[in-house]
Amino acid sequence: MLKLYMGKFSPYARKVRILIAEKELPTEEVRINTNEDPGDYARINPNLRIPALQDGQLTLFESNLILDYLLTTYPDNPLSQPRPPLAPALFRKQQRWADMTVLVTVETMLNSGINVLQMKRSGVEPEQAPYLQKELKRIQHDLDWLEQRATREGFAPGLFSIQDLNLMCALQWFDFRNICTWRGRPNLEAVVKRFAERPSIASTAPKEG
Ligand SMILES: N[C@@H](CCC(=O)N[C@@H](CS)C(=O)NCC(=O)O)C(=O)O
Repeated sequence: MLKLYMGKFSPYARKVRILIAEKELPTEEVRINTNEDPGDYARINPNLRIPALQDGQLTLFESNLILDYLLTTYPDNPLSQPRPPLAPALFRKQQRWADMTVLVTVETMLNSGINVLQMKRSGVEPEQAPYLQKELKRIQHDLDWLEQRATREGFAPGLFSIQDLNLMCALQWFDFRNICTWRGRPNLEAVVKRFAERPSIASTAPKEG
């Protein structure tokens, strides 16, 4: 059985939880509080971050690497999977570099949001730190760039792509943590609307309580 080290509200762990739900893979979830002393968790992920995944003797960390691993190792999807079908890989063969560039851009944007939240928790508001203002500006530029590359059906029409999955986690987490506004971009709004009710997305959406 897979073992996933995660946090209830972590958007990175959520990416993996979504894929696990899509593929209905039996998984033990272990909650890690990254604000506490990592203890033995440092031996699992020296980066002291969640998520990490163990599959037998193999230990992996970094959310998109874990997604790549799961797609590669468990290619089958349940017959009852919703439409559009889950993408079989991180990128489409003919659009490899464009798809990967979208993926790293969503990742960078989420990293900026996480920095803003972590610094707020350390008592530093964006108004006090020029670098955090830059992080917020970076998010807006990334959003504009992504809006130009998205379609109303997502980044790979006909599929629920890993880019769509990443975007859902980032934008719904921005809302949940009140990090920034992203609306007013018709393609991104349409993508969120399109996938919000997908069971793997709805069942993992961050909410208090
Ligand atoms: N690049 C990593 C980022 C993971 C990450 O930053 N996770 C957060 C939780 S949402 C974390 O563990 N933060 C603790 C810390 O940075 O000390 C990934 O994609 O897995």
